[in-house]
Amino acid sequence: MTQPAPSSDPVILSRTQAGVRTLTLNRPDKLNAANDALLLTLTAELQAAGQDPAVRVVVVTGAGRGFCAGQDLGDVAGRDMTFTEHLQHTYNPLIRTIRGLDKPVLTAVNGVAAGAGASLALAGDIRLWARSASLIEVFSNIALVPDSGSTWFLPRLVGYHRAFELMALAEKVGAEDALRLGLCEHVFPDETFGEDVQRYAERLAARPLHALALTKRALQAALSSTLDQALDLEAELQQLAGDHWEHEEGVLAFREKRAPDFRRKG
Ligand code: T3D
Repeated sequence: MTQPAPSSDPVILSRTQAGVRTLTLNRPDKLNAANDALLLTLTAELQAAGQDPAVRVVVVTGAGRGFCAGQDLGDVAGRDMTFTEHLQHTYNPLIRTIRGLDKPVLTAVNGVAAGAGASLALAGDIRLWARSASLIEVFSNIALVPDSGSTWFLPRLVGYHRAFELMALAEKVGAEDALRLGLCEHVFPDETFGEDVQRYAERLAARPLHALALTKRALQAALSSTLDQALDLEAELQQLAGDHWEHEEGVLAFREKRAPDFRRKG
């Protein structure tokens, strides 16, 4: 199996500020098209962020004018893996890591998100876009099937028919349409995008992280469960939340008419 190749330029830049770990895809000349090193490093960085108590929220974004142009098409010829093996080795662990992380993951889509880059953009728990960002389910242009979760995310967001049309015609979706269709939660001006994302992430970092981790778990389970199963899981997780110091702090702060401090250690 291929391992990340050593390179002088880090394929992922990492920075932590006020509890927010920002991971930046760093192949700007190729609109951050993904090679194996980028995919494996990003997955490892996300896992490390999940384990690091100094990190409360993770942001995934891109360097330069692109977010991620999907698979680096220059890297496919001569590969020693089948497509299936490659997806299972690189993209699928990345998407599973994002969805399974016990911390909120924001995708900050600064520019074009194409192919598996579109799937990555959709995989965030909250999706923030720059005004000039766009998304293209570009796979059919090269006669491939949408992967890395696009067939799961997109119909849940826009319905089967629109998802099929976007995939069949590979039409570019701009920020206004993305907001209308529910592909992102907020659009910020290009000029202030970095600051706006950091401000938003810090707001989220002040929220009760343990309760949010349980909420993420419950919502994801609910996407493939019955109402009965969801009710049972809520009851189970509510016990974990109710027994946690965050809950005590929230109730105490309410009684004392002050803002809760969820950043302190329990
Ligand atoms: O392999 C597997 O396991 C299967 C997995 C598949 C997952 C996938 O993601 S399949 C889809 C792969 N991605 C694409 O097909 C997208 C190809 N790129 C484009 O269609 C366009 O570049 C964009 C629509 C994304 C952006 O267009 P534009 O006009 O803004 O930029 P550009 O001029 O096309 O690209 C700028 C540079 O980035 C250019 O390099 P150059 O000519 O300046 O040296 C271009 O070649 C490079 N680039 C863009 N996308 C890729 C890429 N290089 C390699 N791979 C790319 N995907």
